[in-house]
Amino acid sequence: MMNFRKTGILAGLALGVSVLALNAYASEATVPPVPAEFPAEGKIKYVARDSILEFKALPEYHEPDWVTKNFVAAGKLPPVKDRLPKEPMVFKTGNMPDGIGVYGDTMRHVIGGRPEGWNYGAGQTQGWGGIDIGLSECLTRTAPLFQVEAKDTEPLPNLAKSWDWSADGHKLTMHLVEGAKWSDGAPFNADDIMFYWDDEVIDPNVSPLGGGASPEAFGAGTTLKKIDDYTVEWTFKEAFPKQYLYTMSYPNFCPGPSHILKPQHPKYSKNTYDQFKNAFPPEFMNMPVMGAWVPVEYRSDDIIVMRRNPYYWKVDEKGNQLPYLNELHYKLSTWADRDVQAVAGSADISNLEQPENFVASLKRAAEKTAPARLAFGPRLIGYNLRMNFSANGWGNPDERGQAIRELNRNEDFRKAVTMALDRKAIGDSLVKGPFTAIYAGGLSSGTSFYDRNSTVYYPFDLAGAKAELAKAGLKDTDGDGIVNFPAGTLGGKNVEIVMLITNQYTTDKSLAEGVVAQMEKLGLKIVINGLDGTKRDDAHYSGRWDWLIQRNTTELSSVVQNTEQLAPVGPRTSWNHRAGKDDKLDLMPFETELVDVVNKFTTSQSNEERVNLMKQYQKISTEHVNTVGLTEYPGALIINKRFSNVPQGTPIFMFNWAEDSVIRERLWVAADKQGKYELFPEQLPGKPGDKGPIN
Ligand code: BQZ
Ligand code: CA
Repeated sequence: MMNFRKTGILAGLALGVSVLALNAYASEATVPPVPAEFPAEGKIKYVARDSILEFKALPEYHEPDWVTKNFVAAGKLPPVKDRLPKEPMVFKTGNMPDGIGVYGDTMRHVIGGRPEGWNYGAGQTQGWGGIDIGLSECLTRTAPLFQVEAKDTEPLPNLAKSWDWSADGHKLTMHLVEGAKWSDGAPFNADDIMFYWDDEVIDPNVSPLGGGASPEAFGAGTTLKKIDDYTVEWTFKEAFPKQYLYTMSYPNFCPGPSHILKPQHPKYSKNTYDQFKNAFPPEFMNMPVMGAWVPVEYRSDDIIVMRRNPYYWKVDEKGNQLPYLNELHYKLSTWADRDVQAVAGSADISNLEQPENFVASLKRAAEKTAPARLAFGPRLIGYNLRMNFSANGWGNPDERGQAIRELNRNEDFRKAVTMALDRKAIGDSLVKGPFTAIYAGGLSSGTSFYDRNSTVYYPFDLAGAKAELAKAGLKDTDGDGIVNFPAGTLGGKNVEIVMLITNQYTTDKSLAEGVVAQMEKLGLKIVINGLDGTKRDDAHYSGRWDWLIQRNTTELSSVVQNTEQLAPVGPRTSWNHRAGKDDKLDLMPFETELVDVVNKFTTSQSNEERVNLMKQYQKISTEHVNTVGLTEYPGALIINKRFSNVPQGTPIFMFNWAEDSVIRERLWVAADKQGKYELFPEQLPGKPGDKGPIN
């Protein structure tokens, strides 16, 4: 059936069939055209939230035989039951597609990023592609919720095994998993939580990875305190802001090993903040983690190898300590190469997210000998052109940058830009066929909160766009095809806009070139500033940009994950409007409305009200062009056929990426299918900072 579907798609491609969305050449607003039907292939089997996992003590525990023989019997490790919490997390067999697994084998990832170091809490990336997701366990977990019906869902317990709201809803008491240990055997407890909160989130000199863990991400005025070793207590200004339980998952609340980090922090040492951030370079092996695998080998520009964490605090219902897989690889290459290697079988998993690779990947995966399964999900990958709305000093703009920000804040200007975009041509420039859809901006059409009739779409209309540009006061006064600033601004010279993009993805570069070409027809000169992922992120989060092209993040693909990023509800929550040095925001009237809607959503207890609030959000944000949608399309999960326990229909992106959603610690490979890929068979992580694994 799957192959038939693929052949169907290929046939469509062969005929060059592409969904012709007739471009309405009218400047009045309308709703986006109905996108080509693109049914997600792997049908999701919906389950109840509490059918996935629980915390409880089991009568006996097990581990791989070689761990007992080489480590426990040799006195190098305590018995497995002493390495587990009182009540470990137990994954329920009923939710395991292929049931209880066996130990052995490796999962080989390819990543396009590069590790800066292991200090995730101080903002260092490990290269993305699932490596930080695997290392960093967070208070709650949301990615596996793609298989739970939206209405009755709430984040899954993780490091926080349970929580209770006070009667008035202003306090949330969280109970941590008791007796869990870091991968070096040191105890995990509330001190780790408080170090992360006080010395990494609240401390203004430290910004955790991902650009979203500001104090206000958990609500303005929110406080957190330790009650005892396994209890912390949140206090919120609003009542029952249940939304923040999502923000307490990856990437915003994943505490690091405070027993290793604290001694390097400027508050407790002579280190500068820079020295603290860089205290654990990529060469520092065996960094203690709560995750299932520990970094034991790093070869620059080649590979990072992880070995199973002997203190991992999760088991299956038979008491087998997880993970089943002994080793993970992260081959340091490019994102495009990840797709190629996954379909070829030299790697094991990829999120097919760059349309330029769709056809070749589909063809290879359709062959009988294909080593990997490929299944498309819903249209949840999207791109927006975002304009910097901060005229308040964020990013210290020069005179030209400030003038551009003023233009960005002019609705006629934003309408001119959005109407000058031929989104059909943009989508076709990535891939022909039923994949891409016209995307007006705002919520992804694949999210359950999406309502097409609440989405305002300004159709492609170049003449109308030029009229809007003139209304914004921009005319080409010297006849060279580029509009000029008004006489009093910058001496009336040509308008030139710098557009920030990441240069690590073909798709980002294709979209940028498309925007440059189409803006030229409108009369705007766009200069591309292409940086590698980390530098791009740094420039983005510090406000040093006029426009940027950004692949959508979870608030647009799920709404409930990182909801605070939907609007500037705090000085550092929005992707394109943050405070300057005075911590003040210069909100435009429509943004104030968005903030109000998002705050109401965060504390609403009624699903019906939440759905209506998101209709309001979508209408206000698309009518006022809060972001300029470019295109959206479905992603496909490519995963090697030898793995068992892959949940059917796992989307590559929803509450988080597939590397989280597939629950890698539960994946296994039948003994007769195991590859000989382990580089350090029968070895375990060594001491923090020591070289490599030990046997
Ligand atoms: C997925 C993801 C897992 C970050 C990153 C990368 C960074 C961004 C974004 C994606 C990569 C892969 O995305 O493209 O498929 O494996 O890692 O984290 O783009 O540069 O900063 O937000 O998630
Ligand atoms: Ca000119």
